[in-house]
Amino acid sequence: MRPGQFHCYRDVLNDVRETPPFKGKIGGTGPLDVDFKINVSIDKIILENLNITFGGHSKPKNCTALQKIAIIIPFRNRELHLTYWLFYMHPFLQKQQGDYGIYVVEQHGQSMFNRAKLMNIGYTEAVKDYDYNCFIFSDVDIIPMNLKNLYRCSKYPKHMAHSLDKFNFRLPYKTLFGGIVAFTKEQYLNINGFSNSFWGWGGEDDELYQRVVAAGMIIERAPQNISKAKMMTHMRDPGNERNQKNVPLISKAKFKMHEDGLSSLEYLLISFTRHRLYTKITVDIGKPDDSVKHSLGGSV
Ligand code: BGN
Repeated sequence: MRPGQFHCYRDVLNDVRETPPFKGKIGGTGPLDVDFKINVSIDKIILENLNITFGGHSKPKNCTALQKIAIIIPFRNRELHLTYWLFYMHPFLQKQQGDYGIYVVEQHGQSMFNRAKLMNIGYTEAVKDYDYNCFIFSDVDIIPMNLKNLYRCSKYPKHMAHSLDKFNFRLPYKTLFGGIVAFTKEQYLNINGFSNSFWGWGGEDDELYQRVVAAGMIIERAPQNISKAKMMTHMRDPGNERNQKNVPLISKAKFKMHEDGLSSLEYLLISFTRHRLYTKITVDIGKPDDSVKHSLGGSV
């Protein structure tokens, strides 16, 4: 920190106040309008966010942020959702004085989608890019409705999508840990990241929750009223059908977590491109059979 420069006032790692005084210089009092019918375009977003640097990075001008935040978004064929996400989130994150970068991790090809593996890849590539100490793993289709919903890491892994319009702003079940989660670097390393073994829809987030518990941590959630978020509705993506084979993997988390995760991550980097509003990482992650082969030590 340069002499005379101040820490951003509500940004102390492991001591985040969830109800900052938003009136005044930060601008905005909390609730935000989120509308998925308005016209958005990448060009318009660029013009409205001239402080963003290539790759989708921004940091506050008048203070030093202690948290350096990588936002990781798993992705395939969701251009319109990504455009809305960028439209709402760049101004949001700048108003929260975030020192952040956006990483869109795209699964190449048509094989079954693997959201969790893309998260691990996003983490692995982001740490090579900048000195990040906080990682927010977010779906591309969820937008917070209140500026007080801090995109920051906390003392414990934080669940940030527990008050969704889709579920009438209620938590459907207590251990839900999907949509958006925030981990410090230590917390994420401590659980060896997500499992790489969840192909198709469902369960990878439930398994992540089990990892957190097995590592002796609890999860945090900000108050429901400030965490309201809207989800863009969509049909089930082709290649991301519900996969019943995922169900039995959830309860094995505590036995498997140290061998299945960041430590066993394998992928082929196809491209790493800095766009104006985000960094896009395109990867070949293989298909379900490859990971079976892998977990059996290559014997089949
Ligand atoms: C659950 C899914 C989660 C998902 C939530 C909310 C499974 C595992 C089999 C019991 N879990 O049912 O992954 O985040 O719904 O949509 O499918």
